Amino acid sequence: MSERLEDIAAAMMRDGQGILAADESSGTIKKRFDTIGLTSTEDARRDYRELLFRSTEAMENYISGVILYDETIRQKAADGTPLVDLLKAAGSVPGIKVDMGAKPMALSSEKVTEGLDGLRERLNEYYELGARFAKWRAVIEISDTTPTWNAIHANAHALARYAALCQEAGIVPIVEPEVIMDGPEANHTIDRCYDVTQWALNTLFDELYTANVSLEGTILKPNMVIAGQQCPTQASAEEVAEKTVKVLKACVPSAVAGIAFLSGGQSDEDATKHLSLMNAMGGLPWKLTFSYGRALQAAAIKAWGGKPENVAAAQRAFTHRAKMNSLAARGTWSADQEKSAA
Ligand code: 5MM
Repeated sequence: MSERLEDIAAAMMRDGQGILAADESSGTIKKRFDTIGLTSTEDARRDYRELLFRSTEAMENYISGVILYDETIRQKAADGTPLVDLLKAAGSVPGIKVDMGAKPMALSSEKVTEGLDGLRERLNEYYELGARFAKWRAVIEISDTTPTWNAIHANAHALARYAALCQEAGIVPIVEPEVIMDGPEANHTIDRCYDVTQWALNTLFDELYTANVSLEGTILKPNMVIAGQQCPTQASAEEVAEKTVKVLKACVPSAVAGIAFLSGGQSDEDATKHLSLMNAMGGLPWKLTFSYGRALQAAAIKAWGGKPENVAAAQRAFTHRAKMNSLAARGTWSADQEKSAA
């Protein structure tokens, strides 16, 4: 008998833990490896992911789930152990990115995430391979003329169809409507991000309701409410935390199984600090944790540099960030802890 969606989601949202987004597609992981001058071969990708998944302290204590890419869920460690088994042995739930990427919309400058064709069959296969949750990311870009209702609605509708298919397959959907912070727009203020995030979330929950998706078996992966990187006026960490919680309270039903943020290009420490400030507010109707890609991995990739002799240093860097984000998930992180633990 398959596990209940609520129980899988509860394991992913357990206290003081969060999700490692290791689902970089081949193009994205190549960009990450380019920064350390490493050619992105299948073995290099395997070695890197194995290094993370064998970081025992981090995986057992701070990482409740890992989002994998199609190649990774099928890969074996150097000693022949399936990578999925490494995650299970550490008590971490294996997950899978199932979207096929954000593609240009017809007659538009915006993007819509594709991947619904054949998804029912792919989900059944991923379940057999060990996945118990999935992820689908929509990309919403802010400019003078975007987002449009057309893009907001098309992306929310696709997220809802994906989520329904996941639940039918016994898989917890992570729904990720990402308002991106690294667009070209100088007028991308924190208040504009608030308005667009509110629009995207309200539309998403409307579509999830229409598609009969159970919120108790769904995890939301939102952006934080933050000024764009090109915006000359940057908000304080306290304002980011306050506005993010405000928009979530306004738009996200308390029935949702949990909220796990993306880091979106924030610095490692900002992503940690913002999460901690939000959790320190208390009185929230859902748990807030992390589902970071870059903010968990950047230091580890740099320390590794693609060299076997640096594996231990890379694991220490990863463990450190995972531990800091674990503290943030409890609302107890401080800059002093960051320094003393480094
Ligand atoms: C790890 O990156 C994920 C996949 O990106 P591509 O499909 O572009 O390769 C991405 O969806 C990620 O899971 C989230 O954006 C969270 O990562 P960040 O780096 O924003 O925390």
